[in-house]
Amino acid sequence: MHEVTAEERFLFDIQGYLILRGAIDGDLITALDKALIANEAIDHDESWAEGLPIVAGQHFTKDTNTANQIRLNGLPRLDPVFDQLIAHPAILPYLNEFIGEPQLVNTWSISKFEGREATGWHNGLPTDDYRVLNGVIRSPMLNVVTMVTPNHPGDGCFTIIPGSHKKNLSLDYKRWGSAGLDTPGAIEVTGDPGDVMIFTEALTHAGAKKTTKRRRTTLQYNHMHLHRSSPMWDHHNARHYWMPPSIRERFTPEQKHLTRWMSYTLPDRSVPGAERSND
Ligand SMILES: O=C(O)CCC(=O)C(=O)O
Repeated sequence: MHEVTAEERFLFDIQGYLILRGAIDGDLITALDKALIANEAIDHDESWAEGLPIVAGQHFTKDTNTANQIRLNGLPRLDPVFDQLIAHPAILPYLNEFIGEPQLVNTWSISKFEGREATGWHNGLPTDDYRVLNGVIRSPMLNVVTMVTPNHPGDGCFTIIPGSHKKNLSLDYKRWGSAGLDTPGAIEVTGDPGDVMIFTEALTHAGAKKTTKRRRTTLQYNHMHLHRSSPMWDHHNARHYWMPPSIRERFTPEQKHLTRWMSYTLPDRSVPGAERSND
């Protein structure tokens, strides 16, 4: 297993992100892409969410509410191939190093098509929550972005403001909110299939305007420290987080460990001493 180097820790701390080139191998990227295309082409049964007030909102498994974009939520429910990015050996050391005790929360894909507008700047974690204490980095939320297609200029790439996880002043969001690459300090994160960006969610980020014709897809696997609870504010996505026992039983021990909070949920449990409650 890769050991995170002193140089990577230094870079992650000053930039708020790291790019791991070619971290995911080509065969897996091809299989992920195939599953994405298939799942974007069909309607999904959302009836399992009936009764939840949010079902009237836009945050379905397949979210097409934004023009020229398809977002899929809760990926391992859609195809087992998505399991393979959970606790991936090229990524897990960074999760452990930068979060401490990571747990997987939401997983989602974003495919953009020509004409998709730039999105607004945001950060999922308050900047004060990013800390380095006695040389130990602690980002309680860390997002892992896998590029499935080329992310070249004009493809609607991730945009970020490097170092903004330590900002002390705020931009005027009325003026700059959706200004994309015209925003002071903004850069576009470019790369090729298999490249991965790991970033602290305290980093200010958004998506650039999509001007090229081809489809552009990334996968986002978001992780939290075991002691944190993002459903409190990410309530519109919380119902996508949890993977039922029928899915988790196919996980490797490492994948089960990274999703162990999901054991504490009905209808059955895999914690020591507890029996399956639906047997
Ligand atoms: O790909 C993009 O447009 C950025 C997506 C994003 O900001 C997010 O998923 O939080």
